[in-house]
Amino acid sequence: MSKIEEVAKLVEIGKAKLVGKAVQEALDEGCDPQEILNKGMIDAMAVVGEKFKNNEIFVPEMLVAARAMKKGVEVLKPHLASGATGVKGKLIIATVAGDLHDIGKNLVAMMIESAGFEVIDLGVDVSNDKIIECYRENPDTKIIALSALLTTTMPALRDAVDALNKSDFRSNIKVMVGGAPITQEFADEIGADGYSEDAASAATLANQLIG
Ligand code: B1M
Repeated sequence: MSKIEEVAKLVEIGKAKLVGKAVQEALDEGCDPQEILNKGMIDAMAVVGEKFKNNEIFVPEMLVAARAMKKGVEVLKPHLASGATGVKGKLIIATVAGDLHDIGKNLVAMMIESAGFEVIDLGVDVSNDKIIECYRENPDTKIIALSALLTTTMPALRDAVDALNKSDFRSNIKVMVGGAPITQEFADEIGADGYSEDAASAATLANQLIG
């Protein structure tokens, strides 16, 4: 079994304490950090999701897998993120109301931060009021980035974008959206300025939106 396969297996079965060590060993062996992330962790979470869908595992197993992935990302972070932070201005990021998924949002935040933005991360299950309040406290914010992982929270994403579109500061910001069930068509339909499929392209999009 290769080190990356070992990382994937450990994430899948939720061995948080062992994942960090395996990621470090994979790095020491010279594995590409992006490949460790994609093949060792993101693919493993897809397997976890598939097993959940097929009733082979349940919410607690998804939770421990998520915890394990977070441990792995902690070790990987310095190798993925590079560059000066904060020089391109502020970006507020949140997972929308009713949605507790944060791994994808955290990866997006990490890549955007390393692209030079100061990221204000509001966490998960964030109300529209909290997003707007955060903007009022940080009126120099350039982008608001919203994540949704459930088909059932797509309406919450629509509501959040709607609230921003109706705000008196809409012309001062760009709004970008993403998450597994979100598409470019949906982003256009709800009036967001941009959509991206993954964390790397989210950083590119953030740059384009302020460019
Ligand atoms: Co949940 N869950 N979950 N879950 N979970 C999914 C999403 C699901 C697809 C699993 C499945 O059935 N196959 C399914 C949704 C089905 C649907 O929507 N129709 C599901 C379900 C049903 C649920 C619950 C309802 C289960 C239940 O309670 N019965 C429940 C809902 C809770 C809630 O939110 N209210 C629930 C709970 C959980 C846990 C809490 C246990 C845990 C999350 C822990 C955490 O995040 N801290 C969890 C997990 C781990 C998953 C899976 C297995 C993995 C998600 C993940 O982290 N993926 C997931 C299955 C799957 O994804 N295949 C699943 C890895 C991550 C890197 O990918 O988040 O897609 P992702 O992010 C990507 C892109 O989407 C994109 O970039 C990221 C990196 O490349 N992206 C953006 C994300 N946000 C972006 C924002 C952008 C741009 C790009 O711009 C702003």
